[in-house]
Amino acid sequence: MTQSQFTPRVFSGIKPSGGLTLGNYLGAIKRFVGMQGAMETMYCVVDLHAITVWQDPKELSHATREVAAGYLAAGLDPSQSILFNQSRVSAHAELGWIFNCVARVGWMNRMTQFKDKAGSNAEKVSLGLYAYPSLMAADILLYHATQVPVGEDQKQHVELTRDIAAKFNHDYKTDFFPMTEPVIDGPATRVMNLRDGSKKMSKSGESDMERINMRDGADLIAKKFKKAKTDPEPLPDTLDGLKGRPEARNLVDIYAALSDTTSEAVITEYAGAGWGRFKPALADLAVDRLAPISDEMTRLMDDPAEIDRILADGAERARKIAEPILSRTYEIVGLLR
Ligand code: AQP
Repeated sequence: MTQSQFTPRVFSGIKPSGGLTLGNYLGAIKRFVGMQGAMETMYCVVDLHAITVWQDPKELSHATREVAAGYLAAGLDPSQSILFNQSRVSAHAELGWIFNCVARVGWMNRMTQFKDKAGSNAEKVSLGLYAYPSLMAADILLYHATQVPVGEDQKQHVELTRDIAAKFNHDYKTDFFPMTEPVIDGPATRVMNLRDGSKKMSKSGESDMERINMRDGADLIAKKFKKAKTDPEPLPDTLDGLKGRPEARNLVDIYAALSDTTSEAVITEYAGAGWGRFKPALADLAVDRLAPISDEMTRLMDDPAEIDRILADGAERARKIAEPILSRTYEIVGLLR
């Protein structure tokens, strides 16, 4: 197969390791919705990735449904996109093992997310956390996905996916796996922590004040933006004027992504404005965009059986795509079935 012969297909996922943040929404979910309808789209709740760090079992089930509810509430439609949770399709783990045997330890050692997450504790973290990018490659390549919308922090893992596909194709003298493209676009592909503009906003960050959760109420959102770290300068009249001001740049980018405009346009509108004017406007905008999604998530979470039904149906459809690809992989490798 030449690369152009792969059917365009989008795959991406979010791990249910806590409540969804504004980073997940702007860097992933909002863009997932934007790609729906243009081509085949598959969006997964990657629960097997969540357990690379300890998760309370009850909270994991709850968070899995909540990520699914976030997908649905933001506009993903199960009749247009395949929505499922990863552990329901065992082929992810099976292909993940094969890729563990393709990926090199030296490649894994270069993964910056592992270094950030393990920190000085690398000896004590799970083997799964170290091998996680290889399972992520399996998630993507199991469906011969051609495009993966992700935030900036996942770029290195999609590049690793390409390295794994290339090495597999080379070692087995085949062209079976595509060279998947990361799709990283828009003004908010790396939403930063509200208290420290050098760190990304994360679900599992230490303080709740450093992130906006998708289910935060209006008052809390206003309070978090009000207390967000900035500097004493007003907003400049060009984007260049935000160089060296990461916290200010972050708030401008968030505003741009929430209002579907560019950061340049936001600067033009707010040139010379102080934080006393900009922060309340940003909070109002965030509440305006997030409240309807959050209300819909609450409604959906009242009927967990319906969420489970949607995920099971999506898994059934995902399995139909995955099974022939996994079977052919086994055949290429020489494993008897
Ligand atoms: N701050 C962010 N800005 C832009 N995009 C982000 N994403 C996550 N945080 C930001 C994107 O959301 C998708 C799903 O990510 P994930 O939850 O599977 O993994 P993660 O990147 O490790 O997310 P967290 O919030 O940091 O989780 P924890 O704290 O549990 O490790 C990806 O496309 C990601 O880029």
